[in-house]
Formats: sequence, structure tokens, C-alpha cells
Amino acid sequence: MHVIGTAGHIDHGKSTLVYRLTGIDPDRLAEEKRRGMTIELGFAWLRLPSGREASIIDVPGHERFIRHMLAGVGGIDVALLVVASDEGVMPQTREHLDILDLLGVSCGVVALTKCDLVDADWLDLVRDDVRLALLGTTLESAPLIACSAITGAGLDELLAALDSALDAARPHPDRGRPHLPIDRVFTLAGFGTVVTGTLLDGALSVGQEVEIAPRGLRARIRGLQSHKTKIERAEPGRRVAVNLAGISFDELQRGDVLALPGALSPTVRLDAHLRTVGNLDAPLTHNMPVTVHLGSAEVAARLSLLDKQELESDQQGWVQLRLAEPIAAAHGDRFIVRRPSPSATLAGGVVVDDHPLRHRRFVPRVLRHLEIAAAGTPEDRVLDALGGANFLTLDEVAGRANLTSADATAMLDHLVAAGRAVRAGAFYCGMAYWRDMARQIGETLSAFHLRQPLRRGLPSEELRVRLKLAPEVWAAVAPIMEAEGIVRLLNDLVALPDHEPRFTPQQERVAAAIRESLASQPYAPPSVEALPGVESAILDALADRGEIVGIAPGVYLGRAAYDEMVAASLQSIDARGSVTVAMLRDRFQTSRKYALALLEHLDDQRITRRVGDARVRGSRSLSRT
Ligand SMILES: Nc1nc2c(ncn2[C@@H]2O[C@H](COP(=O)(O)OP(=O)(O)OP(=O)(O)O)[C@@H](O)[C@H]2O)c(=O)[nH]1
Ligand SMILES: [Mg+2]
Repeated sequence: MHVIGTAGHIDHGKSTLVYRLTGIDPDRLAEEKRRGMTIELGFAWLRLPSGREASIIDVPGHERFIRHMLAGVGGIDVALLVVASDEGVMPQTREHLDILDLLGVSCGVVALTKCDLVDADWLDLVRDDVRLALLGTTLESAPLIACSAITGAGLDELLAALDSALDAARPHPDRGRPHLPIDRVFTLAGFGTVVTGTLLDGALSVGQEVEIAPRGLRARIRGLQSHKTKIERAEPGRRVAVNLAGISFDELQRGDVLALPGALSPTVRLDAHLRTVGNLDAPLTHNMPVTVHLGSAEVAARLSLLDKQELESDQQGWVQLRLAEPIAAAHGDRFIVRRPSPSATLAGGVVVDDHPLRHRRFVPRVLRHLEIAAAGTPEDRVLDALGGANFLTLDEVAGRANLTSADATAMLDHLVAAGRAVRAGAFYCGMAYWRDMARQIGETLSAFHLRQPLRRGLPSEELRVRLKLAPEVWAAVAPIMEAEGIVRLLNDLVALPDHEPRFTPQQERVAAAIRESLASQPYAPPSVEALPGVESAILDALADRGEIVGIAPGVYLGRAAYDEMVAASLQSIDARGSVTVAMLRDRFQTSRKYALALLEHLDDQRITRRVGDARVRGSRSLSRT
């Protein structure tokens, strides 16, 4: 399925020709009938000599309604440029031709209508005039067909030419990402909300859940029609009317895009490659206000020139468009830039990044990124996406590199195997960032070990915060860092692999005194903090090593006594259903104070759980800490 779009100056006979070719009057508004001119987009369809069906979008020629023309021209495959033989090339002939050229519409036919009004010599002059206007545009080699909607002369030839132009049109890609830029919204009694547009990039089916971007509204497809015929499924390239359930027509407008839920995220900035028209009356300047027409949307914007002071006629450059309102746009979308007043078409562009950062001008790194985004190989684009100091999910990589998930996965696998990217669980990063992070971890841990030689390691959480990693990212990264020999993981501590806490001889003497003191009364341990020379670093180090266990502030047990008391508590629970402070006190001939401290410590660890005066097993089984 393909769409033919008319183009051309006012009154040159576009709508009359469409009517004559299709039997459908594209001017459906009363005002259009009264004024004898097209104001809004008109829609018709026809069967060509080859038997194929094609849609026609008829546009207004009047300069004042060029925005309507722009809302319709976005999805067309073949242009039908209409030039009245009696008038020849006129201002909107040129402007529409500029727009078709900037949008890259390269298939088309020129109808020299009203040939009944001129003689052969005049017609030859008009042919030359039109050929000259087409020169250097995408429609340079389009056939010129003299015809008349009144006498019917040349219409068979015109239909045959449209048929061959459609043969040359590219087939519509189906990338499984259906989106429909909405060009009309209305309600039908008994049906409710209906939107129309040209379906691109994927299929839609009745019953499907959809989202209206950039508004983020959800709806369900209640019915589909194409050319007034009910269909169950619409293929890309088709003009479709979509009947939506669950949404009111006044919530929607032209310019919104119907897509799959979550497929399009609204954006207020676009990086693009821009090309100016050949007849600017003044160069484009940095920060100038413009109007952007993309899909069926129209939005005010500021134009930031990234690689040029100014853009002259027929020049190209990298730009960032800062939009006044969010729109739904995607990589590769083409658009037109106009001056709001006095109204003029200035340039056309292609989106190369639909969610860019704000850029400073004339930055080589930024320009290089744009070049890769626009024309790099998939490998270049994935590497470019992984160029930052952060981890990305598969979806983020695919989005930035403009690849499908499957292609992005294959490319990432290849890059990981080649040692140019790293995968940590569901996250990916570039090799440079990975090396940099490994170096930073090494430096942080060396400094920590130097400052705290007695500690076994730095709390993981502290390192994670310093590296600015999300918890789920660190959880995936840490085991790989350990496997690569960068760190050693000790439960919730991280250390350099070769780090061993070491006491000075003086500290070793204090540690011996602590051990001795705890061994003297294992179950009712004296306070070791009062011993001469004791400092918290030594206690922490002994606790780190697992030689002592702190069960309450200032209360430590030797490891053996601790293990014995814990085992006895759990045994009692398993044998008798519970353990109490009194039981523990009697069993170890200690005081209530220590028995209580131990059980409360076990409650905190969720190894036991308090029920009234007794303890039962908690939610965690015992693991050595
Ligand atoms: N003699 C003659 N008159 C024509 C022909 N085609 C159109 N006309 C007349 O030209 C006038 C304008 O025709 P339209 O079809 O409305 O022109 P248009 O290009 O659609 O105009 P806009 O939509 O306003 O841009 C009408 O009065 C038509 O009857 C033709 O082949 N021969
Ligand atoms: Mg018309």
C-alpha cells in the first residue's frame, strides 16, 4: 500500500484532478465548496491500471494553509506535483517542491493540468520552465504529463505514470514499531473517537492496546477502516481510520502519534542534520525562533547551530532544536523548518538523536557523536552509545544506537567477546569506563588499607556510593571485579585481594591481653575496653577476623564462647520449642545481663525471634558473620 500526495500552487487544479481520477471529491468542507479552494487535507483513493490500490492525500495550495499541507506530506510515497499549463511555475509550486525535496520524496509525477487552455508552443515553454524548476531536486527525473481534468486528455498517461512511480517507491518497512501520526480527529455517532493517518513501521490490529504520544494516554483499538472498508489488521503504508475506545476526541489533536504503549517517549530536544533551501532571503542564525513540522505535528522551537556561525542558502549543518512543547519523534524522522513570520520554508532535516543532552556549540566530540549517530555502522553506534561513564541496559543501548533489541544484543555479544565492552548482569559499559572504574576501585582501596591497616576491608556500600553506581548495578559488577582479581569480597566488605590486616607488635600484645581476658570468663566476659592500650581499631580488627563478636555496645564474646552459646540456644529451640534468658543464664552460669544481650543480638540478626518471654527461630538461618 502506498500514498500519493498532491502538491502545487493554489488553483492549479489539484482537487479537480483528484476528483476526476478517483470519483471522490477531496474538498469535503462547506467552506471549501463556498470559496472554491482547498483549506484542509482531503482524502481519496483509486485503483490504478495495474490493479493496485493507492491512497491520495490532496493538499491546499494557498500559502496560508501550508501548515495543513505539511501535516499531510510527511507520510507520502509518491508526489503528484500539479502545475497549471496556463500559469506555469508559481511561488507555491517552488515551495512545495522545496518541501518534497527536503523530505526526500524522490518518486513523483508532474501533471501539467489545464492543457485544454493552452496551445502546443505555450505548453513547450511551460515544460522547459518546469524542468528548470525540478533541476537538482529529488524529482529531477519525474515525467511531465500534459493533461486536462475537463477534457480528460492525458489522464490515461498520467495514471500509467503514477503506476510506474509506485513501482519505484520503496516498500514500507515493518520494524514492529507501528506508529501513526494523527492528521484528523473526529467523533462518529455510535462509534466515538476516530483518528486517521498513514500507518508507518509496523502493523495494527483490532483489540490492541495503544498509547497516544506525547500525551501518554492509553486507549484500545475498537475498529479499523481503510478506504471506508472495515479491516481487522492494517499493514504499514496504509491510510487508516482508527476507532478508539477509552479516550475522548477532545483529548487528542493533529500532531499526536498513535503507537504501542511505551514505544515513543516525548522529547523537547532533537539533534539533527539540517539542509537549507536554495533561496533564503537571510542566513539562518544561532538561536533563531522557528517552527518545526514533523510527522503531522507542528511545534515552535529555537534553532541552535552546532557547527556553523550561520547557515546560508543551500548549506548543511548540525543543529539542535529546542522545542517549546514535547513531541513524539524518533531517530531518522524527517522534518521541515519554517520561519513563522513572515512565513517561509527555510530548511529540512533528519533527526539523528531524539533524546540528546544540551550541547555547547563547536565541540568536536559532540560533532563526532552526531556523525556516528547519523552515518556510523551499527558497531560504531553501539560503541558510541557505550562511550559514557555509566552502565546502560540493553534497551538503552538499542535506543541510542537505533537498533532493534535483537541486533543490539548480537552487537553487544560480539563487542563483549572482543573485549571492547563489558557485560555485568543486565548492564553494559564500554571498556574504557570499565578500566577506569577498576583503577578507581584500586586507588580507593589502597588508600583505605593505608589509613586503616587493621580493617579487613571497606564497607561495600561506601565504595558503591563513591563509584555512583545503583545498588543493582554494583551487585552485578562486584562479582566480576572479584573474578578479574581487582577486589576480594568479604560479605559486606571489599578489600584488595592481597590485603591482610596486620597488627604492630604493640597492638599484638594488646590483642593477646583481650583474648586472655575473654578466655578467663568466657560466658560473663569482663569489659575489654578498660584494658590498657585498647583502641577501637584493634577491637574492629579482631571482630573483622571473627575472633571476637560484639553482642552489645562494649560487650564482646570470644568466638568459641559465642558459637557455643548460639548453638545451645538453637538446640534448646529445636528440642524444646524455645529458649529463654533464664535457661541460657543457668546453662552457662552467667548473669541475666549477658544472656539477654546475646538473645537480643540474635533477634537483631533475625536468627531468633522473640515471642513473649521466649525466643523461637527467626527468619534467617545461622551463617557465620
Ligand atoms: N480548463 C480547466 N480548468 C480546470 C482544470 N482543472 C481544474 N480547473 C479549474 O481550476 C480551478 C481550480 O481548481 P482546483 O482543483 O480547485 O484547484 P486546486 O489546485 O485544488 O486549488 P487549491 O486546493 O485551492 O490549491 C477550478 O475552477 C477548476 O474547475 C482543467 O484541467 N482545465
Ligand atoms: Mg484543491
